[in-house]
Amino acid sequence: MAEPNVLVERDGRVAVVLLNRPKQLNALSGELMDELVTALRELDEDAEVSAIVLGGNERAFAAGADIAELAAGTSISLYEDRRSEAWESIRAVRTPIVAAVSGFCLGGGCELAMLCDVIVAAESARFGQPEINLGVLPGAGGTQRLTRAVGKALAMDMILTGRMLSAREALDFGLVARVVAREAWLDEAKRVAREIAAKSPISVRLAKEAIDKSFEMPLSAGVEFERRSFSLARAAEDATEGLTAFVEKRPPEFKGK
Ligand code: CO8
Repeated sequence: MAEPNVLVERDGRVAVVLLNRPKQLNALSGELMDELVTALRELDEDAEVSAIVLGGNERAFAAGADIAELAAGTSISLYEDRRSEAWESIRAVRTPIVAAVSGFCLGGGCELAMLCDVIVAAESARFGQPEINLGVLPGAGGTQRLTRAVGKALAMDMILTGRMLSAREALDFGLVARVVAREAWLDEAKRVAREIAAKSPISVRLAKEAIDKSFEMPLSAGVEFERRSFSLARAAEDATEGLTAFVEKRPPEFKGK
């Protein structure tokens, strides 16, 4: 049987999803994307999973879309394949996703990391959108999400020249949340995921949704959306438990209700 392109492990309330095409630096083939979407959807629907870690291996998170597939395809075949729907399905995952990035995080790989909610990067990680070197441009949100993350000046520089950022630069410019020692990329991402998984899954999902909305809405509408999300969270038993536990000076026990 062929090796799966995506490996899934469970660690309590955290699920760890690892891209598994090491020889191709985890290039995101159509098959890999299908397996990834299936895995993430299943985990998103699983009430026992409160956070997901998405990683690659030490050498590469992912070096982009599979260039051999892109070279062999046509714009019509890419359209007929409904390729872009996979990206939309990942964006729609409600469970928080922590990207564990080590090594190359390029092109579609960088776009995939930017679809995640928190990016933890090893010191050795390299981020870039080098599609311009192939005579194309980012096609899964790079021009939009990278610009929102690092600003126009640097996004233009990276996308028009193919410049790669070191993990430290990515941290300084707001693309990643944490940089850790080379060997700690996966452990730290798991630790962050466990920390998130210990909160109320209701308030976590509502908070994720509200932050994502900030990219889609004017400020006043976003603040209104947040206010309603707050009321929704307050209606849950978990909010009563969290607030009462603080008053009673004890740790809360969230149940996701
Ligand atoms: N696709 C397919 N195979 C790849 C890819 C890739 N993106 N990247 C690396 N590989 C393969 C290489 O061909 C090589 O295979 P082999 O051993 O059979 O020759 C193997 O992985 C190892 O790669 P290298 O020998 O090149 O390793 P180096 O350490 O010398 O270089 C680099 C590493 C710098 C990462 C180099 O491999 C590289 O430049 N890779 C391409 C990076 C790139 O251009 N990425 C952008 C791809 S296009 C894209 O992502 C568009 C997304 C749009 C999605 C739209 C969907 C609708």
